[in-house]
Amino acid sequence: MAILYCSNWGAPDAWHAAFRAEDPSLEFRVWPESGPVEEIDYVLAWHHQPGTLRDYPRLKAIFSLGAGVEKLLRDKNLPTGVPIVRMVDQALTTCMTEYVVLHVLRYHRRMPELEALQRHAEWVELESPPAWQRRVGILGLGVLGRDAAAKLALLGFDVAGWSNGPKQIPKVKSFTGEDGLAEILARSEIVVCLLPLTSATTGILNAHRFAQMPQGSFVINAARGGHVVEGDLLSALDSGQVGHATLDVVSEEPLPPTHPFWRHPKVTLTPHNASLTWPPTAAKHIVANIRHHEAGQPMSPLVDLAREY
Ligand code: NDP
Ligand code: OXD
Repeated sequence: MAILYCSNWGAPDAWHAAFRAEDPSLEFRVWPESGPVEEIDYVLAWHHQPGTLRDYPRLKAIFSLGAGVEKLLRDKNLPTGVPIVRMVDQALTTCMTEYVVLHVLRYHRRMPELEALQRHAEWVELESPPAWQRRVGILGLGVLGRDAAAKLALLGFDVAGWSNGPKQIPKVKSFTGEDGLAEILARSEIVVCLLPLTSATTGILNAHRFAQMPQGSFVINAARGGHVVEGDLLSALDSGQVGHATLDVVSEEPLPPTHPFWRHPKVTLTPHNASLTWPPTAAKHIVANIRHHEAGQPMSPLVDLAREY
């Protein structure tokens, strides 16, 4: 059986080693050295060259090497009828939760203000309420949002989440729909975005939504740059409606050197490294799915093309 690594981004060596460790019987090839096209059974795709995945007539599935599939789905020449499996990786989930907890705690304990005071050699005993008085809202309660919400709730935060369908997560309030979005934003002093980028969620963090949040709220976007209307965020930061923003993702990556986010005193930037797929654990997820598929069992999680995630 042959799997083909199709990516214009990253290095295949770590993936090759991970697959060799997980199942040495799988033949690992690297695009564009595909060999005879009819021999390719599965594709591993991340920032692939659009239009190339149609070249493999016996393709059984496409595995996204990332959790977000918006770029993959932008390829208008994907092979029809071939299932697409999203990345779920224990390391990806754990590291994203670390990122979210780090930045929620940073805002909760008023670190941006304390750092500013330190720069002016000012000793001010800023107070923070106990975690149960801090309301955190997570937009997206999927694989990543659910884990982050559960861990924040374990730390004692008053956590709510917003998703398409209602969720039951211990100690996490669940909101859905347009009214639910307005409600969760109105109650959240810290808003975390972990939504997929789809037609329904593009630009979801905009002036109208910032105005629904309590004044001075904090925004953490670890999903995609396309979720934020960047001009609206800059205006909301300048007016104080948003107190501070942490952005792991931006509309253009790498962020151009002249972009105002780089030097904005109320923006913390990280270079889309909140969490990275880790080949040793990710290969386990893919090999398990290949075995299921070969045994006639369902793979998961499958991308729903109509929902775009
Ligand atoms: P999932 O598909 O597991 O979860 C998506 C969540 O969003 C689900 O709860 C879903 O609701 C909800 N959702 C989707 N559309 C809507 C909508 N229109 N209204 C309300 N809720 C909606 O994704 P993951 O948790 O695995 O990943 C989330 C995103 O995180 C990825 O798409 C990717 O963009 C980003 N990411 C960023 C990384 C980084 O390093 N910065 C690393 C990895 C991922 P429901 O559950 O009801 O379907
Ligand atoms: C992902 C990412 O979607 O790393 O997995 O952004």
